[in-house]
Amino acid sequence: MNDKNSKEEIISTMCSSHCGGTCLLRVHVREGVITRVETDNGEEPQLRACQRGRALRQRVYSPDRVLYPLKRVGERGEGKFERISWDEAFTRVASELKRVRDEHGPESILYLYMAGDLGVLHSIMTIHRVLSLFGGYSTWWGATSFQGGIFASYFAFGTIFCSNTRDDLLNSRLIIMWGWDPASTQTGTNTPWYLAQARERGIRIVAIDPWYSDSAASFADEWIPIKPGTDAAMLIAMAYVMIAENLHDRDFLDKYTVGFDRFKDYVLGKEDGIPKTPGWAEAITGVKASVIEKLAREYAAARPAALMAGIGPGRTAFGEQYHRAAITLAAMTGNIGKSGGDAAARAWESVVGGYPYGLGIGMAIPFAVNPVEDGSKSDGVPLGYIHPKIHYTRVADAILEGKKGGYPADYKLAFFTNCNYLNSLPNSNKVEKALQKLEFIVVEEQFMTATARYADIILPTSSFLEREDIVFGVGQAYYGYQKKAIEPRGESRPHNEIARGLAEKLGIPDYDEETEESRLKTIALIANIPHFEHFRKKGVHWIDKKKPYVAFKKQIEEPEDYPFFTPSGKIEIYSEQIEKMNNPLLPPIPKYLESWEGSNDPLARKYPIQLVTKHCKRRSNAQFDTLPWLRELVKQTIMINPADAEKRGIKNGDMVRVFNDRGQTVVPAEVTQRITPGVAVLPEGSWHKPDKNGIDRGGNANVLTRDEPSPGGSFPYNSVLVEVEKISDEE
Ligand SMILES: Nc1nc2c(c(=O)[nH]1)N[C@H]1C(S)=C(S)[C@@H](COP(=O)(O)OP(=O)(O)OC[C@H]3O[C@@H](n4cnc5c(=O)[nH]c(N)nc54)[C@H](O)[C@@H]3O)O[C@H]1N2
Ligand SMILES: Nc1nc2c(c(=O)[nH]1)N[C@H]1C(S)=C(S)[C@@H](COP(=O)(O)OP(=O)(O)OC[C@H]3O[C@@H](n4cnc5c(=O)[nH]c(N)nc54)[C@H](O)[C@@H]3O)O[C@H]1N2
Ligand SMILES: [Mo]
Repeated sequence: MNDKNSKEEIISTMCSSHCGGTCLLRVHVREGVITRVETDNGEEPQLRACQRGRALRQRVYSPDRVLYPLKRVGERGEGKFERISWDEAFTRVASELKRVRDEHGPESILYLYMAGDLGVLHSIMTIHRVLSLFGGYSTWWGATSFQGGIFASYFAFGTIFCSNTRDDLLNSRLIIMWGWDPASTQTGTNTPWYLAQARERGIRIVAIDPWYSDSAASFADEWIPIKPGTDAAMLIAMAYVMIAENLHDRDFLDKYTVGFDRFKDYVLGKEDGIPKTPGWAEAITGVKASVIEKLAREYAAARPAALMAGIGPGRTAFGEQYHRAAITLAAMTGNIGKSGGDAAARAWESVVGGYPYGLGIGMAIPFAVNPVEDGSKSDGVPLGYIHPKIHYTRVADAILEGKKGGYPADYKLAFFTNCNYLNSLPNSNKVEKALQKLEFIVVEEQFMTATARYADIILPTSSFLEREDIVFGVGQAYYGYQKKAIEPRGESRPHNEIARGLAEKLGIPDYDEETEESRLKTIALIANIPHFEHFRKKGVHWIDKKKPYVAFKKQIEEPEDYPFFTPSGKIEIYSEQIEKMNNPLLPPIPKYLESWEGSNDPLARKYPIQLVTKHCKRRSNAQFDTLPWLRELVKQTIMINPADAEKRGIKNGDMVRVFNDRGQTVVPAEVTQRITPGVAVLPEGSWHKPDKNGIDRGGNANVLTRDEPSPGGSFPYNSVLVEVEKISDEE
């Protein structure tokens, strides 16, 4: 490839960013350098990459990439580093790990990770294995994305794999996009493509979202704006309409569910004296009673109908109630286990092995038990649902307070993999204090992120265009092969090699003897992929291209042989397992619980705007943020309704200060009817940029978010009260 006369090669590989899409890329390479990135031009269904995949050349060659191992030379967080060798980096990290383990115990080592991208081999499980064999580490629980959905799905169905493949949307008669914006977030390759086809075929589509999202604008026949955090009330009022008008599917409920009568008593007001009428919900949600009635009737009549319950509304103070209510409505309309229907459980699936897949992320290397968290905390639930001791929202607090604050250990060292903790987790100002307190920080990174700036040592990782791996389809059932298109840039290394190098320095002999290639061959074998070389060359292996996968089909068609995975073997509208938790904020049937930092919170007098911190089209969380091509596509702004802007003297394009007691950020205002009054939207993931006074000028939403989980573990990124104020140019 280094031959000067060499021609351009086109390498077929897969994109697998943190967006939950896995799309085909055709990477043009000349003399070892990527010249352009194209996408699938083969037969349908093509797996076409979005704007981020197409911009990967700028990501790979970004000036923000970390290309060499670095050690800190300035103050923590200042961002001054010096290049060192891999040997020096490993030696230093190993000696600090040993020191902390021997002086304070392995529980004072924190391993803090996220997804990064979705390969099965070069994942966070590599360092997990090293640290587990080394004696263990403390970690966190709670899926930032959809813990509320996990809670609800697990207790209703006994599993979290509840989605049909996206091609099945074309069999629906009505699609309800509830807080779901795949035109921006993808959530499975081809999801927007199937929605576009559904629209062309005249399938009715309704969007419920405080924001007139790109999906609402592109696909929906109707947009219903709603106050954030109130969705459970609207869903429960829809149940009221169905019960009052006898529209619910009683045969389905009798045959496949338990506990509907308890829910019905609550809905009709027999339990608490409050009938959950559309009028009751109108006062809470801001959605007119007549609109709620109409949607309830439509959803009950249009079978099959897909209630695509997105995970954004679940990232609220009592997010799990929304998910439980949505599942209950899907059961009341008999839409579970049916083609064209949907279980209304978490709508982003399969990255950890949903659909008919045989594997999950990180299963590529032998699993090691982490002695520190082994058999950690269970909620008294007999079946699973065991998790480590600290919820991710509370990690900063745990670092700051330690044992004195009631946490299990005093934390001294943090190892970050694929995680931009400072930008992504709530309450960045508290996170900054926590990072200052630690004795040692290692960050495995590709970019000089806000978190990497706090590192003592940065270990540079290669990108998925610079290594080999296997990925899953998310919206559809296939495997993808990631082929190395170029050599790792600088001295960056794939995760598996970094873990191996560190294991050697720590004196752990049995990290993994196998090569990358033999591991990937084993995975392909487990996954029933017949011809490894053919798969490697083609890039995609379809599991079933011809017909959609429908979750719970067997449970519905052959219930005697295939019970649901719950203790009762049925869909649990009432859950004894939840009842056993004995927490009044986790009722055993879905209920509407009034959110903190909602419009009725007394705090709303000081901070009257409800802030939604949704995901952004041009990024994958905080990844891709600095790429010039993508910056042209969407600007980082706070979207605010003209009525709210006028009251504050804010005009479109004015710089504004968005603030609450936790922090403040400065961004341009986008005054638009696309956002409902009383609500503003500041997308997450914009790079944190503190000025000399420590005020964020980067538009990082997490300086404002609250570091407290919902009772079921949801991350309340969309339960945030703020004020917005115009600032003068000099400020
Ligand atoms: N382009 C892009 N794609 C991504 C990502 C990204 O950052 N960028 N991130 C990936 C990841 S990690 C995840 S977890 C998923 C996230 O996927 P989602 O959670 O679906 O994405 P969001 O944009 O946060 O939220 C979806 C919609 O919910 C709305 N919403 C927020 N709060 C409420 C509420 O209380 N009620 C109602 N009804 N609607 C509400 C928002 O306005 C938004 O339009 O996306 C993945 N895909
Ligand atoms: N306010 C607010 N905050 C949110 C959310 C929200 O809705 N609102 N959503 C939350 C959600 S759903 C999520 S999942 C989290 C995400 O939180 P993070 O996962 O922390 O966000 P990313 O920006 O994806 O960060 C991954 C980091 O891993 C690095 N990295 C290192 N090695 C690799 C590698 O091999 N491959 C890749 N691709 N990256 C590597 C990347 O450079 C990147 O900096 O954020 C959450 N934060
Ligand atoms: Mo996520």
